[in-house]
Amino acid sequence: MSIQQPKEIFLKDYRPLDFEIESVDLTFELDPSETLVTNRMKFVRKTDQSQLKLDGEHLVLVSIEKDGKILDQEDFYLTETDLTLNCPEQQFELVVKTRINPEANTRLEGLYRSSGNYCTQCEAEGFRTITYYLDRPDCLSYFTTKIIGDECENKVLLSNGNLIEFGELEGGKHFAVWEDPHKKPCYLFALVAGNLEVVEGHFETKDSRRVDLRLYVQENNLDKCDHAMASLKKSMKWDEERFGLIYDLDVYMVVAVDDFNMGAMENKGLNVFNSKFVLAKPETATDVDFEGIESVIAHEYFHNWTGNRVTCRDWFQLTLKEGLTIFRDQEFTSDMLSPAVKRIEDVKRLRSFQFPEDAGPMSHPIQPQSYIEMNNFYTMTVYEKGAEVVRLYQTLLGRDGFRKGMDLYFDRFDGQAVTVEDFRNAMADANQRDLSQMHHWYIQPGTPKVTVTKQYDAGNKTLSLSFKQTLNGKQEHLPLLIPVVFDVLSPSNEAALSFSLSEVDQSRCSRADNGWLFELTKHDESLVLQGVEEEGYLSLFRGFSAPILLDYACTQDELVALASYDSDSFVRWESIQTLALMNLIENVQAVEDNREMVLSEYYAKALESNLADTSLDLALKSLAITLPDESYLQEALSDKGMLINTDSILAVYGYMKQTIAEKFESSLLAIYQQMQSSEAYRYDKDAIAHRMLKNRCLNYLSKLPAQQDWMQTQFDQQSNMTDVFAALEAMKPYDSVWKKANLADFYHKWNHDDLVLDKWFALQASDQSDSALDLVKSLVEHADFHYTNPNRARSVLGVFGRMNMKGFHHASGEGYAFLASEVLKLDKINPQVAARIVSPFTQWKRYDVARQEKMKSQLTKLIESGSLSKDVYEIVSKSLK
Ligand code: 0A1
Ligand code: ZN
Repeated sequence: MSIQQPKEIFLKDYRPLDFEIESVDLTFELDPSETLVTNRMKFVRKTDQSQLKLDGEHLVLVSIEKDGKILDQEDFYLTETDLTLNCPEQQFELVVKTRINPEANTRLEGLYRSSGNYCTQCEAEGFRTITYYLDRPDCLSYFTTKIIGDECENKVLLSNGNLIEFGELEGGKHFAVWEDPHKKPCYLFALVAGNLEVVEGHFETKDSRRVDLRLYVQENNLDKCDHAMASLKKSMKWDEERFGLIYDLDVYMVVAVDDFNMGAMENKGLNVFNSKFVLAKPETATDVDFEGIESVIAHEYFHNWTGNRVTCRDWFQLTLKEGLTIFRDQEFTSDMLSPAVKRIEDVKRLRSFQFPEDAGPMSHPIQPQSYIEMNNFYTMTVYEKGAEVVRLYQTLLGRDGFRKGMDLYFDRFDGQAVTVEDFRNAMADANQRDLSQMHHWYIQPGTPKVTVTKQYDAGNKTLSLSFKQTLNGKQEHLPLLIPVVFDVLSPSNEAALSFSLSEVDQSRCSRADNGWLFELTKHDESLVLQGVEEEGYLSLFRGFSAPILLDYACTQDELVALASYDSDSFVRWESIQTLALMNLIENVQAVEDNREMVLSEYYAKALESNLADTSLDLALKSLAITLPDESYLQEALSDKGMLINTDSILAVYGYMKQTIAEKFESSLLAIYQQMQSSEAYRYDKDAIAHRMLKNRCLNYLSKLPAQQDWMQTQFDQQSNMTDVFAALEAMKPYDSVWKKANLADFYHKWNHDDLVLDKWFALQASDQSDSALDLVKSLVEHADFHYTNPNRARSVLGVFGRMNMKGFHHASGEGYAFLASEVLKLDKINPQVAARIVSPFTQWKRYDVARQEKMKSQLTKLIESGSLSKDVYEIVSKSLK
């Protein structure tokens, strides 16, 4: 674990395999601390190279046999990370026996135990901790898995594919044999065993096959599976309708486990899920949790085609499966709920988390060119920016053109391990287009900025638009193909203005569903709109048509107009956000110059018109009256070259929320009351929108002494977790007896339910009262806090670093010291999770000088500890460069 100069792996060093593994026959003799794995592999040599190097870590080698002959020590060479042997034969069989200790595996990769059950996590490189293997995604093979276990302790024995045999054995044991008819890379291997209960359902495919659906959970969770099962059926149907993709096995299994490093894993036919993304009922889960389950169930299901049937050649291609599958799950959620709301929520996530990542020391292109620890590259960039890049194809080609590209991609590459270039070529060839410039999105890090200026010539009735793209503040980059969806709106009657284009411009600019589509391909380009009757307001990057930062000097009048009536809901929301952002920045400056803060009249006007608009979708109204996230403001300040003083930010948000609440008290109260409902909880678009708007109003009202009782009333009603949690959220800033009493009640009621208890921990880890720091320190001492459970560690330490500005950035530096020492403890237990928890430190250069020094000194201490895992080492060392 203590590697101080770990090896860096480069994309440019990729070489095809010298050996193929035709089949893999695994036998697991399960035992909590001494599981024996027998791995029989049939090899075929493909090149002149006769040296075979198998990956293997944390293994005890019991024996190796080649073509029936046990090998001696001198026949192979063993290190901590691999096993090498000479294999001049064209074809041969190896039988490798290893011993592993699932119980002691707190890293949670490979085979481990969670709540007494066995489960596996093999992506990215966990399979090598189960047995010696060519652990890389381009090594595709047929797997058969026999599991032998104690019958009382392992009622279920599961692996990928179809169950072909099972039976009793001596000594209270039984066995099951699973055969996967599809070739797969080992990262998709899975095994689950233990005493789990099953919830069954089924789905009829459009070619009339019956697929058995099985959710495996612990007995006490049987009542929380309905939503996941419904989500799975919806996903299967949607993928058939939208992409013509049908499931390819007779059974689809999902297992919920309590200890899991990530959200879920798409193992062929046997998904393993963090229980957070399976279990829900209205009393225990919020709307956000329900939505998370629907989208993660869909995501893993969609991987069956985008990831499993067509997989990645190497880990540098990760965005091939992840960007594409995130895009697919976004489209699914958009169809299930509200497209406008989903788009805005995704953009908010991208800006709050991916933009800062891309502006910090871990910035990397969606196709990274090197890594030290692959697990560190399951990032917002590879996933979310990757999805935005996939969306660009759809924007450029239209939905039908995109579908043609997908069809060709599957026709060409089903059953293969391929690259992002293969995907791009399929899109291009299916649409007879040259898309080679899209490559530039894959290989350059950073968020591009597009500067737009307009010039109206009233005499000639022309409106000239000029566009300039920069990357990381410069124009030295390979120019990106940026689709700019826009329209020009009349200031007088809100309608789109008509215009014509010269013949040349017609090839660069065409009609799209939601406006005009201009393809910006150069560093600098302009477009002349002809026959424009009046100057018009520009509605730019409609639907957020590219993942860029927009630099467009538009007047606040223009923004108020767009914020009040743009027919594109994204630009409407974006305009009000821009007004809010301008106001926030002004106030940050005011605090720093010792001036008074103000609520800008423009932002107030936009708020007023959105609050009063009775035709506006309720969820959009809620988003419209929500201030930009603190992280988005930080991003904007950094972009302006300003250092962040978190005390000023806290003061500004405090002031803004208070002032908005005071100014709009009566409308907020009226809406809050209108949104009350006595109906039972429903998970649907309308009901979610009602709760979202109601709770946004509650949050503002909680700032006003005269309205504070609503929090308690809503908490006491205990209608559903969404409302209960919103009431507790609203109480966060208060250091009061009643808040403590409510938290104690909540604990008392829910301490038997780990997922709800995670919420209780997270609430306090993001506490915004003056005692925030002490409170968090006490949480890690709590009897229910366990470093070994990633959800719990993230609820406290992850939330503290990312969401507790008051505590983490406490001027004393104590928040930094606390988190750094916790990272060191966690790193010994679970390096992957520790590497996520340390990430807030990567942003140190953004803060004021005093904070910078304190953060940096914690990073230095971490490095100097000399005992970091390569996961944490990579992040910390890159941050200090
Ligand atoms: N492929 C999964 C996510 C996943 C990735 C890595 C893991 O361990 C390092 C675990 C899960 C997905 O995208 O859903
Ligand atoms: Zn995925």
